[in-house]
Amino acid sequence: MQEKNLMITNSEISKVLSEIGEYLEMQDIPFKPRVYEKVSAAIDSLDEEAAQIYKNGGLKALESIPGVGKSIAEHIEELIKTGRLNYYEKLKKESPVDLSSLTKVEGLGPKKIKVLYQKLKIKNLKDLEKATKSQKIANLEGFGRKSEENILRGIEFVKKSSGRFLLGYATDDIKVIEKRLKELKEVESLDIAGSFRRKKETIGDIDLLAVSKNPKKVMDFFVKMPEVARVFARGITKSMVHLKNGIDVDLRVVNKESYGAALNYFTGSKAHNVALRKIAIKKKLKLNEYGLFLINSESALHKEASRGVWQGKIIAGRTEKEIYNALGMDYIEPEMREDAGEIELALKRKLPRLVGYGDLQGDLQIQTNWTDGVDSIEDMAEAAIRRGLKYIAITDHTKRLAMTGGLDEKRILKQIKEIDKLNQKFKNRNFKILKGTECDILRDGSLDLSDEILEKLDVVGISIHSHFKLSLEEQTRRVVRAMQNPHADILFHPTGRLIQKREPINLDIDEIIKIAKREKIVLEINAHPERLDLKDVHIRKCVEAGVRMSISSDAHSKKHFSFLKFGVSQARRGWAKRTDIINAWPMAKMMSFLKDAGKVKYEN
Ligand code: DGT
Ligand code: CA
Ligand code: CA
Ligand code: ZN
Repeated sequence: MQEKNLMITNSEISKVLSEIGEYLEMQDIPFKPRVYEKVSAAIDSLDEEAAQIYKNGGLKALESIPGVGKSIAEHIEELIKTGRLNYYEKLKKESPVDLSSLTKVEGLGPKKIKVLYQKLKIKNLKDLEKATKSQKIANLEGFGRKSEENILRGIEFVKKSSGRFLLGYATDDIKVIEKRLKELKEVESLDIAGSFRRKKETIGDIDLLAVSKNPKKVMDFFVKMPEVARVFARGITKSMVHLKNGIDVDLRVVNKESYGAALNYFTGSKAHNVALRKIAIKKKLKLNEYGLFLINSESALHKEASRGVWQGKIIAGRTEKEIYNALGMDYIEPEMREDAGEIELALKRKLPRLVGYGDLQGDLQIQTNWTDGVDSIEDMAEAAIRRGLKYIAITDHTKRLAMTGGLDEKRILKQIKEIDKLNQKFKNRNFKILKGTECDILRDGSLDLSDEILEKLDVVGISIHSHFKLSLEEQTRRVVRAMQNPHADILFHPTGRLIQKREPINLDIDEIIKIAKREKIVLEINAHPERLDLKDVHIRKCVEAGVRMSISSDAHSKKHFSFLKFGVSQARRGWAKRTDIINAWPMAKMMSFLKDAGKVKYEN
């Protein structure tokens, strides 16, 4: 186990290789940057750890990874053996600019960064911000006023989002720590509380809660984990550390009798906690992180001991359910605990039954190696079967997205034939590959494929990949027009936002929901950790309006099916039930719904 933790991970290798590509691109070296970028993506999507591949088969085995030649294999070997790479360190040192922070600004790639350095001596975010404020960038060739405004907005965005982590990208690391702590024999139980448990799209830090008869042992182990970079505080009941990946983690050890109360308190949200306490007070009870107590006298209120020994009579505390019930309400799922109306419903015992993590029958957005995905249709299907899915829709990009190798009419027809052939092969395995597309919405709202082709497909996804900055009116009109195409089924990642990277397009979401209802268009909950698009608040609006949604992984490799759970989390944060999510229905029902989609039907 120890050894495994010290191994360099695929995502760390992938990051180094992609940065090398960026440095080389800044130096205007031809061809090579693209090679590094491709290998970086290939490493990131491997099922097996590269370090393990190397351990088993040495350099030769590394060279069997797609795109990896001798010299890159040697780089990877050096990274695995020493944890660093001289070539990379040298590039970094030689480069006058802080590339990794500058590339975080949307629209700034290595080429532009080079110009900014050469003309304006911009080395880092601070220089960049100064230059935008004195309007120097607008006058540069190839930039202009608009692009200066965009850069300024990009900087503000980077500043605003720093310090928080994407739930989907933090999850694997946290799960490793959770599993290891749970395996300790001194740990009786352990949960991850806080925003992680509520499945917020970004998390500030991680709040762990444990029960143990030997807290000292647990804390010793916790602060010495290989992932720990710094120890902020170390005590018997509470320790705080900073991980190498940048995330802070708190661990608290509490009593069994108070565990439910502590879990409830540290799960939050703060607003939910405050609202619960008010209800407790109305019932002449007191709720805190130690339990739910009877207040028998006014003076008892003031007797609360500083270190948590409450003097009143405890009436609930071991489990969360016990506490909610004692307050006269149903148990509330963590994803709903934002004081956004859930408490009122729980008191009336009218909480919705949320879509479950095991409810998805299939995945409705998948890219393959026909375009910018890395795996074949067949490999994606096999991987989906292993995950227990009953179908997938192949939705490769269309021709306008030339850089992804988007499909034109001819290639789509070829793909349709290929899928027919594969479906023969999967016939006896209770699995189906649906024919689909992620059809580009052009600037005027028309679609990138002809109606004759769209008609042949089972699932027509439509989405925006260009002209992100149109006005609210123009953008909304564009999307509405696309939704009115009689073949359109699902509006993919409706707002186009990338969390911490790109603002959403200007879109009148209420209008989109109204049209979706009228035209029977499904709105997607894209589960990719950077997208989570629709957002939770939009999902609630769809639920209220009776607009159906889909949850899809937007997989570009086999590995990405694991994103689906983040889509379910998002759906649950938006109070979606199974009936709201079309790919949680049996396939036949979903297919007949899609058949009607797009054809205007004024029914529920
Ligand atoms: P984060 O970490 O910013 O993503 O959000 P949370 O919700 O995990 O917040 P965090 O880590 O500051 O605290 C964890 C939970 O502890 C929080 O959700 C509710 C509870 N909590 C923290 N401070 C307070 C407080 O001052 N009052 C109340 N009622 N609860 C608090
Ligand atoms: Ca937290
Ligand atoms: Ca915290
Ligand atoms: Zn793509």
